[in-house]
Amino acid sequence: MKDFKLYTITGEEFHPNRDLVTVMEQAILGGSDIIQLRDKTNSKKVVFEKAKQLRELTKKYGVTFIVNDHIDVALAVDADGIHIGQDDLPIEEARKIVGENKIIGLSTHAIEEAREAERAGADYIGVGPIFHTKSKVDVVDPVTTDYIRQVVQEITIPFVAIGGIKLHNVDQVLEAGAARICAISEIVGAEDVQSVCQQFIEKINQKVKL
Ligand code: 3NM
Repeated sequence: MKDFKLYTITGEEFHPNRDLVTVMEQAILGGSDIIQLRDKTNSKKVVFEKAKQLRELTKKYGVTFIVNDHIDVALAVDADGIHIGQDDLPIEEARKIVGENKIIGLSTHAIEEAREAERAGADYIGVGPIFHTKSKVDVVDPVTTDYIRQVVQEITIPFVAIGGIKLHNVDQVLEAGAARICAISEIVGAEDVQSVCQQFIEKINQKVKL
Protein backbone atom coordinates (compact mmCIF):
# COMPACT_ATOMS: atom_id res chain seq x y z
CA MET A 1 0.00 0.00 0.00
CA LYS A 2 1.00 3.61 -0.52
CA ASP A 3 2.49 4.86 2.75
CA PHE A 4 0.88 7.74 4.60
CA LYS A 5 1.42 10.17 7.46
CA LEU A 6 -1.85 11.75 8.46
CA TYR A 7 -5.04 9.73 8.50
CA THR A 8 -8.30 11.65 8.85
CA ILE A 9 -11.50 9.80 9.75
CA THR A 10 -14.85 11.43 9.20
CA GLY A 11 -16.87 12.53 12.22
CA GLU A 12 -19.81 14.59 11.08
CA GLU A 13 -21.07 15.12 14.62
CA PHE A 14 -18.04 17.39 15.14
CA HIS A 15 -19.01 19.79 12.32
CA PRO A 16 -22.82 19.97 12.33
CA ASN A 17 -22.92 23.14 10.25
CA ARG A 18 -20.40 22.21 7.63
CA ASP A 19 -20.59 19.87 4.69
CA LEU A 20 -18.72 16.55 4.80
CA VAL A 21 -16.96 16.92 1.46
CA THR A 22 -15.86 20.50 2.22
CA VAL A 23 -14.34 19.49 5.55
CA MET A 24 -12.55 16.49 4.10
CA GLU A 25 -11.24 18.55 1.21
CA GLN A 26 -9.75 20.98 3.72
CA ALA A 27 -8.08 18.06 5.48
CA ILE A 28 -6.59 16.90 2.18
CA LEU A 29 -5.40 20.41 1.33
CA GLY A 30 -3.74 20.52 4.75
CA GLY A 31 -1.79 17.36 3.95
CA SER A 32 -3.95 14.47 5.09
CA ASP A 33 -3.00 11.65 2.71
CA ILE A 34 -5.56 9.01 3.70
CA ILE A 35 -9.27 9.47 4.42
CA GLN A 36 -11.71 7.06 6.03
CA LEU A 37 -15.48 7.26 5.85
CA ARG A 38 -16.78 6.12 9.25
CA ASP A 39 -20.52 6.29 9.77
CA LYS A 40 -22.01 4.09 12.45
CA THR A 41 -25.49 5.62 12.40
CA ASN A 42 -26.86 6.08 8.89
CA SER A 43 -28.36 3.52 6.54
CA LYS A 44 -26.23 1.74 3.98
CA LYS A 45 -27.89 3.79 1.28
CA VAL A 46 -26.74 7.03 2.91
CA VAL A 47 -23.26 5.63 3.58
CA PHE A 48 -23.04 4.64 -0.08
CA GLU A 49 -23.94 8.18 -1.23
CA LYS A 50 -21.27 9.68 1.02
CA ALA A 51 -18.76 7.09 -0.09
CA LYS A 52 -19.36 7.99 -3.73
CA GLN A 53 -18.70 11.66 -3.00
CA LEU A 54 -15.55 10.96 -1.00
CA ARG A 55 -14.27 8.56 -3.66
CA GLU A 56 -14.60 11.31 -6.22
CA LEU A 57 -12.85 13.80 -3.94
CA THR A 58 -9.97 11.50 -3.01
CA LYS A 59 -9.48 10.47 -6.63
CA LYS A 60 -9.18 14.12 -7.63
CA TYR A 61 -6.31 14.59 -5.14
CA GLY A 62 -4.73 11.13 -5.41
CA VAL A 63 -5.46 10.39 -1.76
CA THR A 64 -6.14 6.90 -0.38
CA PHE A 65 -9.79 6.23 0.48
CA ILE A 66 -10.92 3.67 3.05
CA VAL A 67 -14.45 2.70 4.08
CA ASN A 68 -15.15 1.59 7.65
CA ASP A 69 -17.22 -1.58 8.21
CA HIS A 70 -19.17 -1.67 4.92
CA ILE A 71 -17.18 -4.00 2.69
CA ASP A 72 -19.92 -3.97 0.05
CA VAL A 73 -19.95 -0.17 -0.09
CA ALA A 74 -16.16 -0.10 -0.36
CA LEU A 75 -16.32 -2.44 -3.35
CA ALA A 76 -19.26 -0.65 -4.94
CA VAL A 77 -17.44 2.70 -5.05
CA ASP A 78 -14.02 1.13 -5.73
CA ALA A 79 -12.48 2.46 -2.51
CA ASP A 80 -8.82 1.64 -1.93
CA GLY A 81 -9.66 -0.46 1.07
CA ILE A 82 -11.64 -1.24 4.19
CA HIS A 83 -11.12 -0.78 7.89
CA ILE A 84 -12.62 -3.30 10.28
CA GLY A 85 -12.67 -4.00 13.99
CA GLN A 86 -12.09 -6.91 16.32
CA ASP A 87 -15.76 -7.94 16.14
CA ASP A 88 -15.91 -8.01 12.35
CA LEU A 89 -15.14 -10.80 9.89
CA PRO A 90 -11.72 -12.43 10.33
CA ILE A 91 -9.09 -10.84 8.10
CA GLU A 92 -8.76 -14.00 5.99
CA GLU A 93 -12.48 -13.95 5.19
CA ALA A 94 -12.48 -10.23 4.45
CA ARG A 95 -9.50 -10.83 2.16
CA LYS A 96 -11.45 -13.43 0.18
CA ILE A 97 -14.12 -10.82 -0.44
CA VAL A 98 -11.99 -7.79 -1.30
CA GLY A 99 -9.06 -9.56 -2.98
CA GLU A 100 -5.34 -8.94 -2.81
CA ASN A 101 -5.41 -5.47 -4.30
CA LYS A 102 -7.45 -3.76 -1.60
CA ILE A 103 -6.09 -2.48 1.68
CA ILE A 104 -7.38 -4.10 4.86
CA GLY A 105 -6.87 -2.20 8.10
CA LEU A 106 -7.74 -3.55 11.53
CA SER A 107 -8.20 -1.81 14.88
CA THR A 108 -6.10 -3.35 17.63
CA HIS A 109 -5.97 -2.59 21.34
CA ALA A 110 -3.38 -5.06 22.61
CA ILE A 111 -0.20 -6.66 21.35
CA GLU A 112 -1.87 -10.08 20.96
CA GLU A 113 -4.35 -8.51 18.54
CA ALA A 114 -1.52 -6.82 16.65
CA ARG A 115 0.35 -10.13 16.31
CA GLU A 116 -2.78 -11.85 15.06
CA ALA A 117 -3.48 -9.05 12.56
CA GLU A 118 0.00 -9.37 11.14
CA ARG A 119 -0.24 -13.14 10.94
CA ALA A 120 -3.63 -12.96 9.21
CA GLY A 121 -2.44 -10.53 6.54
CA ALA A 122 -3.72 -7.11 7.54
CA ASP A 123 -2.08 -4.31 5.52
CA TYR A 124 -1.96 -1.95 8.49
CA ILE A 125 -3.26 -1.77 12.04
CA GLY A 126 -4.74 0.94 14.18
CA VAL A 127 -3.05 1.16 17.58
CA GLY A 128 -5.18 2.75 20.23
CA PRO A 129 -6.87 4.39 21.91
CA ILE A 130 -3.66 6.07 23.03
CA PHE A 131 -5.53 8.63 25.15
CA HIS A 132 -9.07 8.98 26.36
CA THR A 133 -11.50 9.62 23.47
CA LYS A 134 -15.15 10.45 23.18
CA SER A 135 -15.25 9.60 19.48
CA LYS A 136 -15.66 5.85 19.86
CA VAL A 137 -18.32 4.36 22.11
CA ASP A 138 -17.21 0.78 22.58
CA VAL A 139 -13.58 1.57 23.11
CA VAL A 140 -11.37 0.03 25.81
CA ASP A 141 -9.35 1.98 28.38
CA PRO A 142 -6.49 4.01 26.92
CA VAL A 143 -3.59 1.76 25.97
CA THR A 144 -1.10 4.64 26.45
CA THR A 145 2.11 5.13 24.49
CA ASP A 146 3.40 1.89 26.05
CA TYR A 147 1.42 -0.03 23.46
CA ILE A 148 3.11 1.95 20.67
CA ARG A 149 6.51 0.96 22.07
CA GLN A 150 5.49 -2.72 22.09
CA VAL A 151 4.27 -2.53 18.50
CA VAL A 152 7.45 -0.78 17.34
CA GLN A 153 9.51 -3.60 18.84
CA GLU A 154 7.53 -6.51 17.48
CA ILE A 155 5.29 -5.71 14.54
CA THR A 156 6.53 -5.17 11.01
CA ILE A 157 3.36 -4.09 9.14
CA PRO A 158 2.55 -0.34 9.18
CA PHE A 159 0.62 0.99 12.15
CA VAL A 160 -1.23 4.21 12.79
CA ALA A 161 -1.69 5.64 16.29
CA ILE A 162 -5.25 6.71 17.14
CA GLY A 163 -7.46 7.85 19.98
CA GLY A 164 -7.49 11.22 21.70
CA ILE A 165 -4.54 12.50 19.67
CA LYS A 166 -4.37 16.31 19.61
CA LEU A 167 -1.80 18.86 18.53
CA HIS A 168 -0.87 19.34 22.20
CA ASN A 169 -0.09 15.65 22.87
CA VAL A 170 1.04 14.30 19.48
CA ASP A 171 4.73 14.79 20.35
CA GLN A 172 4.45 12.04 23.00
CA VAL A 173 2.99 9.72 20.37
CA LEU A 174 5.76 10.46 17.88
CA GLU A 175 8.44 10.13 20.55
CA ALA A 176 7.11 6.66 21.37
CA GLY A 177 7.83 5.68 17.76
CA ALA A 178 4.63 6.27 15.79
CA ALA A 179 5.23 7.43 12.22
CA ARG A 180 1.56 7.77 11.25
CA ILE A 181 -1.09 9.70 13.11
CA CYS A 182 -4.86 9.41 12.96
CA ALA A 183 -7.42 11.79 14.42
CA ILE A 184 -11.08 12.59 14.20
CA SER A 185 -12.21 15.35 16.56
CA GLU A 186 -9.00 17.41 16.58
CA ILE A 187 -9.12 17.66 12.79
CA VAL A 188 -12.73 17.70 11.65
CA GLY A 189 -13.94 19.65 14.70
CA ALA A 190 -11.41 22.42 14.12
CA GLU A 191 -12.40 25.85 12.92
CA ASP A 192 -9.49 25.77 10.48
CA VAL A 193 -9.21 22.13 9.43
CA GLN A 194 -6.47 22.79 6.88
CA SER A 195 -4.25 24.55 9.39
CA VAL A 196 -4.60 21.79 12.00
CA CYS A 197 -3.56 19.22 9.39
CA GLN A 198 -0.58 21.34 8.37
CA GLN A 199 0.51 21.58 11.99
CA PHE A 200 0.20 17.80 12.45
CA ILE A 201 2.26 17.23 9.30
CA GLU A 202 4.96 19.63 10.49
CA LYS A 203 5.22 17.80 13.78
CA ILE A 204 5.33 14.41 12.05
CA ASN A 205 8.01 15.64 9.65
CA GLN A 206 10.11 16.99 12.51
CA LYS A 207 10.15 13.62 14.27
CA VAL A 208 9.90 11.08 11.50
CA LYS A 209 11.60 10.34 8.25
CA LEU A 210 9.34 7.80 6.55
N1 3NM B 1 -10.78 4.03 16.94
P1 3NM B 1 -10.52 11.07 18.21
S1 3NM B 1 -10.07 5.42 18.92
C1 3NM B 1 -12.33 5.50 15.67
O1 3NM B 1 -8.57 2.87 19.46
C2 3NM B 1 -11.42 5.24 16.79
O2 3NM B 1 -9.30 1.83 17.71
C3 3NM B 1 -10.03 3.99 18.03
O3 3NM B 1 -11.21 9.80 17.55
C4 3NM B 1 -9.24 2.81 18.43
O4 3NM B 1 -9.35 11.41 17.36
C5 3NM B 1 -11.12 6.13 17.82
O5 3NM B 1 -11.58 12.13 18.16
C6 3NM B 1 -11.64 7.51 17.94
O6 3NM B 1 -10.15 10.68 19.61
C7 3NM B 1 -10.63 8.53 17.50
